[in-house]
Amino acid sequence: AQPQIEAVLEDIVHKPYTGPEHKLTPLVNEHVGKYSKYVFEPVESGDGNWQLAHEDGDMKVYRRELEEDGVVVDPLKAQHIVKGLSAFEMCKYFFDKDTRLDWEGTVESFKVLDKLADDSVVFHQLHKRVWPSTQRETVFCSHICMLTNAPRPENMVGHTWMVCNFSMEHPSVPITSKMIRATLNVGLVCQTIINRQVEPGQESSITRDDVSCKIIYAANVNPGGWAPPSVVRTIAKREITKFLKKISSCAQKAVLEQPLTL
Ligand code: 14H
Repeated sequence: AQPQIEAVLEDIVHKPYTGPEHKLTPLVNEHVGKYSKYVFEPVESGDGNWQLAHEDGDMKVYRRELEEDGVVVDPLKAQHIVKGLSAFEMCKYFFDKDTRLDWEGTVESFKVLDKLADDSVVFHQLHKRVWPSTQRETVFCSHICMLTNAPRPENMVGHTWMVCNFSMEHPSVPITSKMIRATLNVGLVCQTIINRQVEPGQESSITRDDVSCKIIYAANVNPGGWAPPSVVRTIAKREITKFLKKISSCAQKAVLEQPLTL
């Protein structure tokens, strides 16, 4: 089945959300192009050595054990289903910096370094000290877009949305010895599932009670310096689980009083 899956993933194309082109457009396209396919590579087929690391209701967290130069860089992938909101609403909530600190448990503070367009922003983040060692910082570009031709789960309505966050360097924040520069590449892909039959042309009758958001979240984290492997693995699993639970409940609350945007 592998060549078939590869052919399907090859077809995925991303469309900018709003933005005009900017100086990082080629870099964004390169990352989104790669990550939009990677996110959809199956974890359950048994190949690729993905292991189910955690399961809780609709949430499943998978990991592939990997070390580079003695540093744990396990790729992580998670799936979750959140009731009462659409793919677009979830991605927009994840992308929106103004509500980030309501749900983001790993960040102490952040700063916008570059607003490239409405759909592409560069951030510098200081992370909370998670183990008794040097504090971590990250510099990354965050981009929101629509994906076309992505594989569609059963009962999906509307479009596939994605937020791609990838580490980069930025001249205004040189690497210093005071902090460790961690690097992450993250893809959050969302699709809206409908739980009842809707006749063609009746889409405007769809309400919040009819929909759920299917999330696939993939993260490749390099802590940027040695830390005990068992500690990194425990923290990574704990943080990704906490993150998915927290952002889901915060996003549900945030959209509650608003009309559904498919
Ligand atoms: O995705 C998450 N947060 C966003 C918004 O803050 C930023 C993140 C990112 C940061 C920096 C560079 C690129 C991307 O996407 C939620 C993160 C959840 C935690 C994932 C697992 C953490 C593993 C901890 C290991 C220690 C590394 C410092």
